[in-house]
Amino acid sequence: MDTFKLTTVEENEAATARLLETGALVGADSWQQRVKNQTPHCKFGEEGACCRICSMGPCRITPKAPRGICGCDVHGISGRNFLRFTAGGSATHSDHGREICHTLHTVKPDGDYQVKDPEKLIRIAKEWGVETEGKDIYDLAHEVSELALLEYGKPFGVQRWLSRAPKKTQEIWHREGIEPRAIDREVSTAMHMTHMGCSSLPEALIRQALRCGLSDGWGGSMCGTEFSDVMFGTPMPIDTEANLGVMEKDMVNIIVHGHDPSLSEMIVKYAEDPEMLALAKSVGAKGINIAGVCCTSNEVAMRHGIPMAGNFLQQENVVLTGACEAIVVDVQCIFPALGPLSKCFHTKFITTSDIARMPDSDFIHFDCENAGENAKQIVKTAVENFVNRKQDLVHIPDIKQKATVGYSFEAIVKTLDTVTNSFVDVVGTTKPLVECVRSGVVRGAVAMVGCNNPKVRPDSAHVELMKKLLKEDIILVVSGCSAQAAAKAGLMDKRAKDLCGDGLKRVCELADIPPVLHMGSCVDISRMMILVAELAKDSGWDITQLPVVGCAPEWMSEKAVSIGNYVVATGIDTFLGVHPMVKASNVVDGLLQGGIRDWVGANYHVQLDIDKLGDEMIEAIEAKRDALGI
Ligand code: MSK
Repeated sequence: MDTFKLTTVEENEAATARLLETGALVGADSWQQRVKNQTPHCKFGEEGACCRICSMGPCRITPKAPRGICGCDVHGISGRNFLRFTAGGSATHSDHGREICHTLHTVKPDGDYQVKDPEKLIRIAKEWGVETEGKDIYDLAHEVSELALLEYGKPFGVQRWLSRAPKKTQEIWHREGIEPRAIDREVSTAMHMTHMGCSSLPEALIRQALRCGLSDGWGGSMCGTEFSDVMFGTPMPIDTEANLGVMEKDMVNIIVHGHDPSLSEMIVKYAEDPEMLALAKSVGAKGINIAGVCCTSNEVAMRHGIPMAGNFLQQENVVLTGACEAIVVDVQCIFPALGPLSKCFHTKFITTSDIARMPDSDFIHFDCENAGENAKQIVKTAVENFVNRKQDLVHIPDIKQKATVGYSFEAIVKTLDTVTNSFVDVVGTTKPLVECVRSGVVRGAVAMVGCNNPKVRPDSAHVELMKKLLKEDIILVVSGCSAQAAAKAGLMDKRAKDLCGDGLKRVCELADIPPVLHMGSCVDISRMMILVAELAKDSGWDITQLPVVGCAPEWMSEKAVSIGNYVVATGIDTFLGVHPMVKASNVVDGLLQGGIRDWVGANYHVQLDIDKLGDEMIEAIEAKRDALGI
């Protein structure tokens, strides 16, 4: 058996440095260079003191000019910026969810998309009060998809998924006036509130930011996650590999990147098509290798074991290997830089969605009605490009780790069942985990999520924090690019249990799990919401009492802010390693880092010193334990 050793951030940086040498040879630009060009950043923008909502400005707030032309002060400006940022993220996740609902509407027994998890569909239908008896599963899928789509614009009532939260949490949302109504309505309300001449009261703006976030996590994202599971299967533990070394020298490499699994599922399917495999052989390749970047990668890794080439700040690296025949993207987190970069190599940069059109790309429109045909065309384009590879530019870093991924909420419960199968009353619940927490074998949990951001040394905060927390017997559930940082480092290898304290190590051995559990993509943070809701119900504690915190140490996107808002609004303290661009206003900053605790029982904590951030999370978890008397 080979010896186990974590991959260090330094090793990743050395691999990147080598790839940048190739980039320099072909005249490629890089994000590292662009960061230099953009530094220092505009302080007004960075701290939220710039308003460009109307054309009287832009207005910048300084001690000499304390109000914008309309008279809005820095608190109103900063609050409006924060709400608009949230609306961007909420809209993005929710529109992803909507696309998935539309795809669900196309399922057919012999179609490109089918119902792979009928049990889950029936469970959701029952939850929504839909008659299931004697109904054809495909008719049921169409009926449920229509109901889900109506959630986006229904004129009355609150969102259906909210009923999954514990009663107490639902009451808090109701009391505070932050229960989300129709999914799209909360985004529209946010845009309306922030229009010139509407809200400038920080409390009102931050309240809507929480509501708009909830509309994502307990609305649009939940549609995305749940109906993806219905169509593509609910993830269960599966082995894979992570980091650039998963690319294959002798094969056609197709990288899938973005978020929407409707496309990547089809690419994976057609890469196994005998006709495509024969074509690959005919051009001199040994086969077709699919690997992923960002959340598309998480989706196909969790369901098919497709290897993960890397996370957000590694997207340019896959092209720099010189061995990427095509980078196929759908939506979100895609650098427009991939267009010009691909032109320096033989790589085809294939955009597929009307939502994400970019210069210097080959646009192959992908729609769920013609999914098979479109995917086949994309795979064929990539395979035929193999002959154009410039062998002298090829360098694939010899760097990868084994990972076990696929810990959906259902998979976690199933894993707990196998450990405790003799106790009938706990089967199908999170009670065994509650008992581990109550006894102190596991001290608590951290949900670590989010991106990379050049403001933080890539992956260093994710990985260092995870190592620190594991030692303290704190289990990690992770998603998005944080999950890939963990996998690349080796923290999803079951052998990483040796990095844990004695209690967590024992749990990992008994349950046969890695200490860092991969729960999926960004939209799958809704899985984490289901997990905390069930932990609260099974323990009898409120969510605010659970020794659980959220953390996004390297976040960068609007989606991350929307996520942070729904995590906090659900009652979970959330720790950030990058400031949410509201520093200019002590009122807005004060609300986010303290005041909202009176509303929802949790708040943000911002700490740029990563070691201190870890200490603060451990303290927060221990304080919750003390308060519970455990
Ligand atoms: S992909 S939103 S960089 S986690 Fe979901 Fe990664 Fe952040 Fe995009």
